[in-house]
Amino acid sequence: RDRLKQKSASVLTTPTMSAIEHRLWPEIEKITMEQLHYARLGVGAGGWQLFAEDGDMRMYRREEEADGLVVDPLKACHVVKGVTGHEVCEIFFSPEYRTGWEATLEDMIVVEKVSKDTLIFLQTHKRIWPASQRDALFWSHMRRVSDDQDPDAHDLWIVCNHSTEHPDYPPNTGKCVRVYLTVCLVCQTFIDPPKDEDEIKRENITCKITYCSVVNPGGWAPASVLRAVYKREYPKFLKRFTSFCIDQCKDKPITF
Ligand code: 18C
Repeated sequence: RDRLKQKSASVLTTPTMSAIEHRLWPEIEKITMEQLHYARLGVGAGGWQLFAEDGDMRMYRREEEADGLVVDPLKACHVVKGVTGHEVCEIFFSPEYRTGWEATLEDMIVVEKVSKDTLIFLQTHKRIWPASQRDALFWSHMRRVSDDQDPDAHDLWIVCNHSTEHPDYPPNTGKCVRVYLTVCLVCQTFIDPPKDEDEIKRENITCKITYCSVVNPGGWAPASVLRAVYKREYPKFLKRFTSFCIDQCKDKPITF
């Protein structure tokens, strides 16, 4: 524990200065903290239904509609060995890795670099017949937070993605319909202490992941097709993403 705390002390503990000065900052701060709180609420209450299970992975959803569109919230938990929460969040956040794990992606650009921990992305996703192709414009913010619920526990890492607007990229002007999303990935590292003074190896670390997502399809999409896509694509995403993380990290030094 002390060895981990010492290592963690050298990394970012607060958002970077340029992010704080940005016009979007109050929203980024508010939504990120709300999402952290929401992710940490269990799935016992609130009508969550388990719809997919594979090893340590559990996926829950609630059936919800807004203005006749399916917006089912999703909450998933997973436990992954050999990676830290910092590493998993870095891979989810960084544009360089995205095409390696995001199977629904057709194209991605970084529209604005707010700071090293905050980017604005424009993504186009693969089209699903018979609906129109979708795009998404969202800010993405990554940070480390201390665990106020359990001061003895290891720090948490979060990435929060939330739809935004940009004058250069107005919605629904080309072939794509814009989706509106709020997504968060929250990770916590656990160490199985090695004997005596042995150094911590990848086999001693476990990462607990919570992933929450709400996507409004933004325009007409048949409910039955949409729910079938959810059921197929979310488990595929979490399995593919976590094995990508393990593969990326296995021969690299551990980043706490
Ligand atoms: O969180 C994830 N990824 C992040 C980085 O990319 C980010 C992005 C979220 C994208 C949200 C979904 C955008 C629309 C996708 C269209 C579906 C294409 C499927 C193609 C299949 C060949 O936060 C991981 C995201 C994992 C996404 C799983 C699928 C979600 C389905 C949501 C459907 C929304 C509308 C689709 C409209 C058409 C339906 C008939």
